[in-house]
Amino acid sequence: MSQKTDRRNFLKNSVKGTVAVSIGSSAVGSLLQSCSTAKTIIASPFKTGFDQKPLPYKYDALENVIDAATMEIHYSKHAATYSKNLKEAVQAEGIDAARSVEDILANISKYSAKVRNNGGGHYNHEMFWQNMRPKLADNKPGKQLMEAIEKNFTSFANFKTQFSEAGKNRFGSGWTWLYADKNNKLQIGSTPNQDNPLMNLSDVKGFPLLGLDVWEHAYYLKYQNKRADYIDNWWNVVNWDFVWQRYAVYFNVPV
Ligand code: MN3
Repeated sequence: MSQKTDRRNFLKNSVKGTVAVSIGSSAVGSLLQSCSTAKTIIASPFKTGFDQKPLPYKYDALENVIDAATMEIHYSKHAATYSKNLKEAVQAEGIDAARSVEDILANISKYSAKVRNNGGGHYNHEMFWQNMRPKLADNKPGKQLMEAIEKNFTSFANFKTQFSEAGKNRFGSGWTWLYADKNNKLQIGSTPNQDNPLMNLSDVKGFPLLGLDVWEHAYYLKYQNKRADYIDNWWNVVNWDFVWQRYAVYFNVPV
């Protein structure tokens, strides 16, 4: 599929979300700060189903940063298992399968550890595949997203340092996030295991814009114990266009 077609599909799919955003931000702005459901509605163009989407590139497309064997095992074994286990748990616990994963995560305190671990695992990986792309020279955000990052973190270099440190300092397994908090400020945070900022019991809460998997399974074959090297190299494959799409929908910026 060409980039133009991707763009058209994205814009088409964004329409429903744009309506929800205008309701959320103009009429009941304060609702956004107190009601996780409103945030879930805003995320609707990125609504996550229970099945894995196809990987948007080949297993070897991120070589030099993430090797093909790691990608294949990560996508077809680890992530596939989260999806499978989530579906099992949803059925076993009588959760309405028509609900989005986002909605379940926003109410995760009501459900079992199996739903939490596998719902988070499924959501996080579905986002992770999308927020990467084959390596580009001088990979960085476009103008508007760059300005937002600079406004929130002083400079792009400072943002990358803070985000990288959050990943390096995550003890054990987990994720690092760029997310929009309830005050619509961009924040960097880290979550343990397969938790994420959509979860109502997470220490860091908001709408995730960019996620980095720092579980050993994400990098061990190529980097062994050197998580810091994996993170430093990972910046080459961040899909800033995808991050911008999420930002634009969340903040209702015309694209
Ligand atoms: Mn993983």
